Amino acid sequence: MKKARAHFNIPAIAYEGPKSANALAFRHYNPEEIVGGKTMAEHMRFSIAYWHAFRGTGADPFGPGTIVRSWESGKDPVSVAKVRMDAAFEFFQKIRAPFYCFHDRDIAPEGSTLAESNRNLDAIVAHAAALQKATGVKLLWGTANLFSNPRFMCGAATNPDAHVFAYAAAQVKKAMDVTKQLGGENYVFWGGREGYETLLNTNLKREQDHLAAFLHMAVDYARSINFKGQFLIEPKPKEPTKHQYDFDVASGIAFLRTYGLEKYFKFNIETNHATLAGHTFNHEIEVAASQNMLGSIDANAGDLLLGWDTDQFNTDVRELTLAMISILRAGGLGTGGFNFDAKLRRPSIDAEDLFHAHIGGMDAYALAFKIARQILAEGKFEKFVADRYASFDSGFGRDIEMGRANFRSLEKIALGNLGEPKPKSGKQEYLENLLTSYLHG
Ligand code: XUL
Ligand code: CO
Repeated sequence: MKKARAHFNIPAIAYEGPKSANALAFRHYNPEEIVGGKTMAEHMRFSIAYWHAFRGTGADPFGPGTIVRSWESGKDPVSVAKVRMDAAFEFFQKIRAPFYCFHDRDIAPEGSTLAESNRNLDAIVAHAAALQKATGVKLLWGTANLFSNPRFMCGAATNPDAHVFAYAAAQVKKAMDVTKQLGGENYVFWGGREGYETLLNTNLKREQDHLAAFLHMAVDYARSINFKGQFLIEPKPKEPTKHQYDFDVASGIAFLRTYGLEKYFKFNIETNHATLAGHTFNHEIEVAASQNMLGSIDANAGDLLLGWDTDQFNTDVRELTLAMISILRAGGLGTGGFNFDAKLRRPSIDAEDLFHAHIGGMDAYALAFKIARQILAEGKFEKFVADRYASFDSGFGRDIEMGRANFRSLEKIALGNLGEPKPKSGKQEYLENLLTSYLHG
């Protein structure tokens, strides 16, 4: 493949250490550094979200885009998509991200028929395959955009019109084909419009049944083409729909179990979706990990004062350290990674801003990873929690956990000579101070 011309007037980002004053350098993320027998690049598995980094324009409901990129000109949309992809791969390499993620319609323009859209996709996927080969950048996950086109205004798999369901099925079939073709390690289902606006026009039971039928078809199709990537559900409570069926991890687990799908799915947890559901990021990770269903992370943050999906880069090391403790304790993300589903603010119009944004996110995650490893190695929180539940390690506590106790046996104990249970402090403030000491010394 011929050497493409450079689109960014910025060199590859180097690690310069915490004391560096260079804003275009990593201070904490050193991709080559070996930690616990693996490189930091292997631990973090950072991924760039194509839709924000290369399709984001800064448009919002009150005004058009502000961000103009040099490669976005030309009449033929497929040719523009190829040049855009050249720029994207240049960025992936310069920012030292080993992975990227896309929706089908991010990478290739939608045609006037589904067949034409598929042809456009094939042309771009061939280009992506060549770029992946030339650069070594890999596909973390693919997905289908089943929410932008007006045909999906009332949902895709939960649309009241079976024709739209069929269209969505055909689109996901193709998106899975190309994800497999590009070696995608996961496939994501985010149901942006799989919910409802008003129950006055909605049969909730039928819609949930249809969504489950759709996911079963996806599982069957993956098996038929021998696609081995992990399926991931990305929960979000609302926006764009008022109520979304995959509200949060807990309701996702209930849904998957209700319909016999739990073996095939894990969760892609997004920070801003967690907070929209009224949870912390850490909570959602713990709920998924508790059922061995932690899959991947969409790394971003919301603005808690705004309460909508602002998709900002996360630089809150405290929040990320808590998340990392849970992720590491769960044994990591497996085939998942940290995908920056985050966008530049509307006035951040320079190409350089794309670098600052990702450097900040990567450094914050790398720092949190290291602090979390230290916290786990010292084991102070682990010991505190283990001691707190120690009464279940032996005696009648153990019997409760082993299913050997019942109301009669426990009544005997409660009426016996133990007296009143002795209250013990939860020591929250002590633990918060301990956390601060790891973060700030
Ligand atoms: C929307 C969102 C999506 C998914 C992929 O809130 O997070 O971009 O990550 O469809
Ligand atoms: Co997301």
